[in-house]
Amino acid sequence: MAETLNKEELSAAIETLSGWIVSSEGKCLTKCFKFKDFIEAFGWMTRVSTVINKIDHHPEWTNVYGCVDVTLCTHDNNGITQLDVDLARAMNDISAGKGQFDTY
Ligand code: H2B
Repeated sequence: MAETLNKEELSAAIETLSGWIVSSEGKCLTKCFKFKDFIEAFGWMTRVSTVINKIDHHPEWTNVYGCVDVTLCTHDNNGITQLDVDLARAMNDISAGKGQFDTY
């Protein structure tokens, strides 16, 4: 089982994760991704879905037109683990056109 990150590990990780913030009293990572329209947003969700499936770690996310609100936490820990950080990074990379699904 993945270990819950401590405060120091979490701050070090967040510094490298553009746009992500720690929420829910330190228990989740959140980011609102904005795309030009629904097709771009849904395309990104589809590309990210292959990473999600591969690492067997799932986001809570909602999509409205070009916006995707994402919350990441590790339910088994009721906190943030390296799995959340890895998925956040993959989401950023894929939204920036880097790191396609086969990179992960
Ligand atoms: N996703 C998230 N976000 N947190 C978890 O604790 C989690 C998961 N656990 N996906 C996984 C699936 C677990 O239920 C399975 C059995 O591996």
